[in-house]
Amino acid sequence: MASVPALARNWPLQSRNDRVSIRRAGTSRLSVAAAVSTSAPTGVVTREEVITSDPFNNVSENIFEKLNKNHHQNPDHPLGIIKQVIFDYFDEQFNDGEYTKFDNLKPVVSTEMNFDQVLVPKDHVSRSPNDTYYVDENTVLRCHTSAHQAGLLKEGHTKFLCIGDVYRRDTIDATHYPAFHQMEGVRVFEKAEWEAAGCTDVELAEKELKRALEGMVTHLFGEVEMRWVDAYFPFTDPSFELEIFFQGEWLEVLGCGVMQQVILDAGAGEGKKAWAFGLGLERLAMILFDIPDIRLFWTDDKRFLSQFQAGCFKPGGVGTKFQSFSKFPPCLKDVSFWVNEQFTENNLCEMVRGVGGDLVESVALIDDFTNKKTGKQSNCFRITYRSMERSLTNEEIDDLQMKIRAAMEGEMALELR
Ligand code: FA5
Ligand code: MG
Repeated sequence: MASVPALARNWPLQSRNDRVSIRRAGTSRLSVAAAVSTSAPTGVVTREEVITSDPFNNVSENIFEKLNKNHHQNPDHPLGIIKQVIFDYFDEQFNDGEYTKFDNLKPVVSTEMNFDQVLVPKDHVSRSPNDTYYVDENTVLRCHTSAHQAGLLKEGHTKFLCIGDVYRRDTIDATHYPAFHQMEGVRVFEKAEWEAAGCTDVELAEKELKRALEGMVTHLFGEVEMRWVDAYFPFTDPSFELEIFFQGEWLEVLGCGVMQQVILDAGAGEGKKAWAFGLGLERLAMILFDIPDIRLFWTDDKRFLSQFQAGCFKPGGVGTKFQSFSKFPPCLKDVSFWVNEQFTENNLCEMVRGVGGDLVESVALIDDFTNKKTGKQSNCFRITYRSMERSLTNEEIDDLQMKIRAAMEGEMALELR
């Protein structure tokens, strides 16, 4: 397997490291909160709990609607199916039940769990309200399942898999969605294990990590082209990302590495070593089932859901492939404006998603120039509308576009061109 050199990667959490886009980072203004019990089960998240009048609150109705879906708990949903296939792999590869599995940890977590416990620096861009959904200053919708690492270690778990819905304010396209699912894996080693293996603690953890994950990918896909890329995460060192060749491109499917010693010492006691990984379930499911658009995971359309049943996927990439039922044409609308100080692409995407919901397929920057004389910067974004379920009418799209333009001029105080 090829290994590619380290890119100048940071860990923005967001899509910035999966693709090139023009962004303006927000600033951090966070403080430390009291820890919430990590393995309190999900239960129902109420609207009052996450949409509040707190000045920090930036959870939208659109996001609230995603909160209790728990697709990963539905054995017939593509995400539930992939979850089970991965759980089965770990049970086959290691002793049955050796890895404890969690699929019902609450997605509303403290900033301490989401950031501090995994050593995310105070000024890190992922803490910005431009990138993360805040309930209040000390509470967020988790933006990764790594939020549970420290707590589960403290509860005494040394080999575990933890899956759940995660939330990020992000740009919009076919492989990025503001709500998606991750699976976290952690495995702790004792001194006797690296002594028996005749290598250092880091060598053992890295070797076992890559072995487990390469095995998992082969179990899922059969033979597939994959490569390791050096990466950066605040909570692991060394760190890697695994990419799979899909539809002519390298698609990043997971991040991983050797856990930072401070996290491990605090959680499991000193003298140990551990690996950790976090993978994106939608990305794997899209490749395995040929699902072309990430919005489909949220549809109620029977023509989608009825194509999948528990057990319909067999290891090695054999089994159900999604039969597309939607060839409805897209509708494109461009909007140009002068960029102002507070403008961010994430804010635009959030607003557009709020108005257009899942009819919005993508929001893409197609032109960016600065007027030499005035120094003013102009952006043009293309909004692609397409329904997975039906043909759209001109009137409804014009109506949505008008609302979006009005919100850009109003809420976002932008001067349209
Ligand atoms: C993380 O979230 C780290 N917590 C992963 C990790 C865990 C590293 C443990 C080391 C140790 P990242 O932001 O790259 O990393 O996201 C992990 C995966 O989530 C990505 O590889 C991708 O598969 C998926 N992902 C990220 N953003 C999105 C998105 N907007 N929509 C769908 N999937 C996404
Ligand atoms: Mg990444």
